[in-house]
Amino acid sequence: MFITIEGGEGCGKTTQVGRLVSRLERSGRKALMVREPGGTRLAELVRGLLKDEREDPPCDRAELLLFLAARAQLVRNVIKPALADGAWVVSDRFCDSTFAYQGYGRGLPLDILRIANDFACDGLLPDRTVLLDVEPAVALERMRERAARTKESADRIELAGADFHARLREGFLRMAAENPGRISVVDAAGTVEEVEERIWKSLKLSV
Ligand code: T5A
Repeated sequence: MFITIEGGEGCGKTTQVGRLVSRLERSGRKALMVREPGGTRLAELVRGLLKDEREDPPCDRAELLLFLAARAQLVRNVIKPALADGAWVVSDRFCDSTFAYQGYGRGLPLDILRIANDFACDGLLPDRTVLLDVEPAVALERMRERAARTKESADRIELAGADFHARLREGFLRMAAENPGRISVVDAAGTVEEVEERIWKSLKLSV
């Protein structure tokens, strides 16, 4: 099964992807964690460009194509082989981030995004998607706390204004309403353990 975890900045995706993979392994499943953009040498190089290129920042169309190039490489070289080998793959972001950020956020046409994404993924779609939803103020506080701890500064996309981030949330929630069989909305407020439990319940797995 291919599971993706989605949501806005700082909602706790990375933390929960790690916990979900550990839990799948404890239940006897072979599981692999990947992140987007990233997960192959080429895709990690593209990730650096997307997050940190300030001198010649990608325009909206170039940004879209870079995310899709990274995804094509990850799908072909990592995700599809792992699924064929019987593993459960859990991805920290995937195609819904493209629709939310480049579609609802940047305003690129959704119909073109669907065709381009389908081409990049060679038709692969997640079986299940967990959308972690949290009030922007809670996410911001988590990111501030992490920045103070790690001394890391915000990346290019995190710096896009509050309006952009509000459109993302709206876009994610709209996609969840349109795809109720695949996307479950999980409340990401509360402790890490509480959110982990909600995610596990939302997946309704047999063990
Ligand atoms: N993007 C990505 C696109 O525009 N289009 C696309 O197609 C794709 C795939 C990726 C960027 O690229 C964009 C989206 C992003 O801007 P990234 O660094 O991977 O960049 O950014 P994020 O995915 O947003 O990752 P973050 O690390 O910023 O946020 P997470 O993963 O949601 O949050 P996490 O788990 O790192 O937690 C943040 C902090 O909160 C704490 C954690 O310890 C951490 O310090 N935390 C909690 N604190 C209290 N209670 C909880 N329940 C907590 N859960 C976590």
